[in-house]
Amino acid sequence: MSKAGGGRGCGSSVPQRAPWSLVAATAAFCLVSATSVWTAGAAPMSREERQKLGNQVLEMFDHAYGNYMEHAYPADELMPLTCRGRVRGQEPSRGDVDDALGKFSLTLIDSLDTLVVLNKTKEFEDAVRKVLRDVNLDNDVVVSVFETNIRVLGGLLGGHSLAIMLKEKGEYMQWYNDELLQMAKQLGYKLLPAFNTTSGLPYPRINLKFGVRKPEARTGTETDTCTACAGTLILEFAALSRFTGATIFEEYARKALDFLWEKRQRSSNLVGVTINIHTGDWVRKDSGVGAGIDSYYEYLLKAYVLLGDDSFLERFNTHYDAIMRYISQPPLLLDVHIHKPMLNARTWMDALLAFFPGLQVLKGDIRPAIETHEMLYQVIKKHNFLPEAFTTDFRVHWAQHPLRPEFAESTYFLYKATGDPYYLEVGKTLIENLNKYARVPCGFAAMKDVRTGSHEDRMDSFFLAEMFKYLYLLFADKEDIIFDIEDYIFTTEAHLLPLWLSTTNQSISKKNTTSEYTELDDSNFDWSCPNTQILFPNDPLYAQSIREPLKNVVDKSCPRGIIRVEESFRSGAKPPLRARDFMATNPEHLEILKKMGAASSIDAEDGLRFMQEMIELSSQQQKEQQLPPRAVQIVSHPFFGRVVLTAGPAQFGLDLSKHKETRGFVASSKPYNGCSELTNPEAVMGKIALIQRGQCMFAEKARHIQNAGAIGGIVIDDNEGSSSDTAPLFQMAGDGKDTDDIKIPMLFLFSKEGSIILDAIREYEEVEVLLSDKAKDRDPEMENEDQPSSENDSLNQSAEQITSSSQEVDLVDQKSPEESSLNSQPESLSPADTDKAASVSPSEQISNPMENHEITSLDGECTDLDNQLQEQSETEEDSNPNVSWGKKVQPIDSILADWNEDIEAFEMMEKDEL
Ligand code: DMJ
Repeated sequence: MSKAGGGRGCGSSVPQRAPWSLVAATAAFCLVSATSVWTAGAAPMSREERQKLGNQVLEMFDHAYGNYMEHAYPADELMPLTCRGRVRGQEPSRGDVDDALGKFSLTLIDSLDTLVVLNKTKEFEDAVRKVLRDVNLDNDVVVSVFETNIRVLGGLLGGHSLAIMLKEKGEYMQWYNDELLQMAKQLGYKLLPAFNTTSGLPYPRINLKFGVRKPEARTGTETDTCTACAGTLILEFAALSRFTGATIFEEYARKALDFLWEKRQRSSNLVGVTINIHTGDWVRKDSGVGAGIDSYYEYLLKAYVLLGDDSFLERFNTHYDAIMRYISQPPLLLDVHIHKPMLNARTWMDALLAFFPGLQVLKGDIRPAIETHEMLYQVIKKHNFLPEAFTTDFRVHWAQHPLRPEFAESTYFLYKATGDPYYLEVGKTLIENLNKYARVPCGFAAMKDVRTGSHEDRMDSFFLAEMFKYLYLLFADKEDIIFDIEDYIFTTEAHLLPLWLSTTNQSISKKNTTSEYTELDDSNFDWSCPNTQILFPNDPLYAQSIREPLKNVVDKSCPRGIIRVEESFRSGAKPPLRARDFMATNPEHLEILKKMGAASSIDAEDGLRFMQEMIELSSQQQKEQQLPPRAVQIVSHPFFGRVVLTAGPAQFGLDLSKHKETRGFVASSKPYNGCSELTNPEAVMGKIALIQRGQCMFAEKARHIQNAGAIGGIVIDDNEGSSSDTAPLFQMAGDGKDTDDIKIPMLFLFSKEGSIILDAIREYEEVEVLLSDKAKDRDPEMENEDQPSSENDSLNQSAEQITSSSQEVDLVDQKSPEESSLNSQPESLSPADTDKAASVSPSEQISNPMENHEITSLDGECTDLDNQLQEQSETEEDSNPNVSWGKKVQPIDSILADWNEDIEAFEMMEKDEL
């Protein structure tokens, strides 16, 4: 047992097991019974309401899981818009995202232990039988080692853990004989060749059938992997070793962790995002707690909990110290450079970091957890979901949201730690938003763009593995769960591993480790585990008092850095050179640039800001040319506004962002390409005309349908299989002439999205759509007709009716082969490729920051977060000599050299996908 185990009071309420292991397990670490501590603050939620919400979660799970099983299984994932399975190779490639799909019924395996947590034991038993009967782990397919480990190996082990628990209880799974564990072991052996590197860091991808090196493997040439990819194996691999007695798995995972630890940047104690698996050099030297690194930290702390090995806690605490010193700027968590940790590496945060407050609860550092969680919640309230990335002044940076569970996870842990019913209300909002904006007739669809409310044909397996578990547990009482959740630890995919593994087959612990460890001293437990028994009963408003100062942090924040400059100008000082004013030919500007960094801390600071601004400015200038995507929402029966398609805008016609949306029934134009006067004006009169792309200019099509009396138009791509999931959206440009005569709104849909409307016409004949810049709430009258209780049947029915986009559509004029060959794409496409425009809003982002500042100041609404942060960092600088980035003076040459490197890094990061 760790020396620290008994000392900090964390485990006082849970005395039977080694305290450190046990208390950390399910964030029981610092927890007391949630309901027992509340005495004031947010109104308590009645047991009845919690049960109601729990039942709602169950119903939602049934909707997601039921549709997967009915329409997608045995495929890896459900495509909820087209209501069919996603089979790799049969759909256009989405790049790295597809590496999670190994033709091994991913969603079923990832859902196994969720079924037990949600008390669906019978369904669990059926699901295990299906896995054993149907799943093949020997497919000739290249998969991500990381994803296969956390989702499939973790899923099998979580399933096994709960299968043996159920068997022991004596009612279910009596036939079970460790079959899932045998599959897990088989998979473990399949992953091992990935570790065949001198460093011990695994290759990022492996062929399930052929491994890494063989020519047939089609992998093994990679040189880099992400830190999380190499550092998120220990829980599953150690569990596999300890369950089976085969020590090799734990040894390999430990070796990879040891190597990462050795490679940490020694002065900052931070790790980069990407590392060379052969040389161990950092490829990307930026460092945060989100994408690319997140679960490396998570697994160090949890490995300590599960395996009881002090070295993991020591490493975690060392990193945590660095994170709190450099990355944490409560409520923000901002990436920095590992070599220059006082220099922010980004001006935006990614959604994956939303898990971090949960980890901080496990660590026992509640205050910053509450702060960051509150900030994230306010971003969610603004956009209904957490966008994949958002800027430090809370504008959308990447607008997708693939139904990630991290925020729900942190909400659960914070509720367990504080007992504050506020977190139940947060959970309720998450449930409402999922039902309102993501629920579609055939499951739940990821958000393509949180600003337009449009959907993507994607329901990732982690949605079932994690989201429903955390939401259900949030509202559940102990008696609602058929086993004691505190006997288990959650993996990063929320799979459950039993804590008793800590004392099983321990002989392999520390074998092959390369580091030496000292006895832990008290400094390792700084920030650990405030005793909630003391904290909350004495001050039940504790969490609320931390949230209170942040309550407007998102709504009232200003673009960063603006006010500070204005103030210095007002005070008579010469304003620093701003990137937007810089001219390379101006000698005065060059002189100022040279002085930056050399003379004083202020100049150095101005220099760094200047560099960041330059980069932002250049990307903004590119984005300035772009219009944001638009939404086509199907509002008629049985969709009722639930299906929202991402549409490309037009540079002509009615601007939907300035005008009211346009609503109408759709009709196909004749000729379908809209390139000549319509022969069916009576059919499109007063309707929204559907036109096929190709053979003439977009503007020409618009004029023809307008002349026929259409109130709007949707151009559908003629490239079969094209989709906004895989192709960058673009805006339809005019014809080079004056297009002021075009008054109707025009939108563009890729073929797959267009097919959803065409299929709907085939099924229902009358299909009404709404063209807008942002999807509208569902019609309340429709809501009544369509309550969740009775919903399943009708939704499933309608889901079946949304047929595959590959089917022929006979209502429309199909183009002749000759027409096809003539299709020379003469429409003028705007150069503004909106790949990132799907995720970046120029309208939100490109307005002049100075104007923004003036407007918000006049409103008196603007909280100068930047000033707050500046003040805060100044205070910290006074008390902490290490935190003094403004005071570091570097010679100008070295700064300029660094800038080049940084600019390259920034540009690389801008291009990165999560
Ligand atoms: C999950 O697959 C895991 O939680 C992983 O660690 C990162 N996040 C995804 C879901 O967002």
